[in-house]
Amino acid sequence: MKFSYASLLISFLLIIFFSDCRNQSERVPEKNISEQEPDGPDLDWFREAKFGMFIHWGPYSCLAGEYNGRQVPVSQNAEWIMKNLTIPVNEYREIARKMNPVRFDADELVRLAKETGMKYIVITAKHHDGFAMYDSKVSDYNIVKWGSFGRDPLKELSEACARHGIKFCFYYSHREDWDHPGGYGNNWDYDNDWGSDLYNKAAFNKYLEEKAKPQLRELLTNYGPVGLVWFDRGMYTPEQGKEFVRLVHDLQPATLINGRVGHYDQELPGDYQSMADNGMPPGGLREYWETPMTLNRTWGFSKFDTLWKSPETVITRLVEIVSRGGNFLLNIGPTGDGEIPEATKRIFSEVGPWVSRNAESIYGTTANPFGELPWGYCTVKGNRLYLHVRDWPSDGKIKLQGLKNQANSAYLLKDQSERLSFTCNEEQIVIQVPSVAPDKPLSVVVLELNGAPVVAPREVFQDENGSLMLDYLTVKTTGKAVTRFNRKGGFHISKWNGPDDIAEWMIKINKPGIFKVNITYAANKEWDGEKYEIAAGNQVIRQSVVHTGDWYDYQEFPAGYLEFTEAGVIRLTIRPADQSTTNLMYLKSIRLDPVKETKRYGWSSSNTESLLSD
Ligand code: FHN
Repeated sequence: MKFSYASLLISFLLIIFFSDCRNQSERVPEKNISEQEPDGPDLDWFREAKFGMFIHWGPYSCLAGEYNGRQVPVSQNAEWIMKNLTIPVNEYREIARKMNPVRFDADELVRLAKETGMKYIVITAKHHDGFAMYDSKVSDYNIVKWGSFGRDPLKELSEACARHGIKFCFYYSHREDWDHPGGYGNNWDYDNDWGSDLYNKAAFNKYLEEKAKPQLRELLTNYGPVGLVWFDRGMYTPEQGKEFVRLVHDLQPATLINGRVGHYDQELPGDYQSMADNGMPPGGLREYWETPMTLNRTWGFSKFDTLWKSPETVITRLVEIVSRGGNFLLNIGPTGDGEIPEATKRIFSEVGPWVSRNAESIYGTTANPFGELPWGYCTVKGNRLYLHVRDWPSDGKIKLQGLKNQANSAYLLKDQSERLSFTCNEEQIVIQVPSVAPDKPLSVVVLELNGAPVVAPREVFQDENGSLMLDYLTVKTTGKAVTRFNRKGGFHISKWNGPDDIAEWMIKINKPGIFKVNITYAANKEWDGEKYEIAAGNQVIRQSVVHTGDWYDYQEFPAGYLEFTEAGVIRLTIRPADQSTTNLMYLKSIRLDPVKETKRYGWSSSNTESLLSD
């Protein structure tokens, strides 16, 4: 207890009224939404594109979820059949030999993607089963040389993409390979009981050097410009991941790389982040991201999985993702013959027309600047807000709060000939819409503003106990600080290493008083001792980072106390105190809890004890 009193006392004494500190009450000037986006190498086409087609296709597609009377449960991925039914390599190789996808039609696939509104295609060049779906000189275990097909689907697809103006991209399973004795994952044929970090380095390096890297070089050399390479399932070490990043960027500097290239339990390299499969952040991230999603429950074709998403669900997911600032990569699983399942075509045929008539509100837009909207979603382009109304209002009124601009006009995207009336006051803008929703499942109302949208910062309110929770959902980050996704399913604020990299919140104090400040973060050993400042008004808490263990081991620490004597809105910031070469921390949250004692204390050491024993 003595120790914690002492440390709290030090924390408390570190609350200083600084006359020399930066003017903390002055908020960083509002920026246009577009200015708030981070720089990324060649991300422009990707940000514009929004919607892509994922194709999982390989020998597993021929099995369609069943082998020798044994079925892969529909809750499991059909492309995992080799592993899930522990099919021996030699048997699986014979299955692969029979793959003869005579119905594969690259133009049909590309046309389908195009008509659905998809701007890029990512196809499995090699999935975990180790079979290459292109003409590889590295190993004969490929679709051209192994069986009788003799055609190169990736060549045909890349050429069809070029003809139709679609970006050609490929997926490559770089760590997992159940065919190669050194690849990760096959412990039924090979004496290989590797855990996630424990592995036979010599065997794995052999696999990397004689298969994975040479195949990637082929793919990046023989198929024209590649929009992006989609790696999967991470790597053993961040360094191995970085080697793949270098390999791709050396051969095609403009090619994007998804975040799963490295050891994603530790950090996420790559040019953008892949959310978890079918996952989505509950709020906007500043870094660019993409959600890969299945159309039923599996990626590879399964004759058993008929639980298809409806066209309405697909459209709504697309808009929800785009409104949160991401891309939507929607999967199809062709059959072993190369046919596109009828259900896929039917769903896509309903998605495409909606996307086409609402294209302006999707492509090239940026994220919703408002927080959750009760009636639907919002995207932004230039001076226009696109309000995607999911729950059409029974009273004919769509309400929008927090907009600081003036609105010039409002209209339905579907019918621009008629202007909609609207009223504005300081609090909100109310748009009068027709009684019947003009489109389904979402109707788009356009609000034209007098400039790029400026939105009042979201305020954080005290809960019923008087506490305030500050996290990535309500933060505004500037400089290099960004909100990030980690592959363990969490979100945090990261990438900051200098005093200009700031996370800030606007907090609304209704019940003034003294608040204990608790901070929750994860920090590596190398970040130990980095200094940071939490500031509110003219109070500053100075603290040092304590390392917490593994990469995403978040821990809560008491940081100090803040006092707010009056009700009102206050800007609270946290930033690195000094310029450093390392990250400050992975900040999860800052919590302010009112100290029970209501009596107002003066800030002197004499009353510190009583305050701290609270
Ligand atoms: O194991 C794979 C799976 O088969 C599929 O390829 C998905 C697509 O994101 N990725 C892996 C699981 O995350």
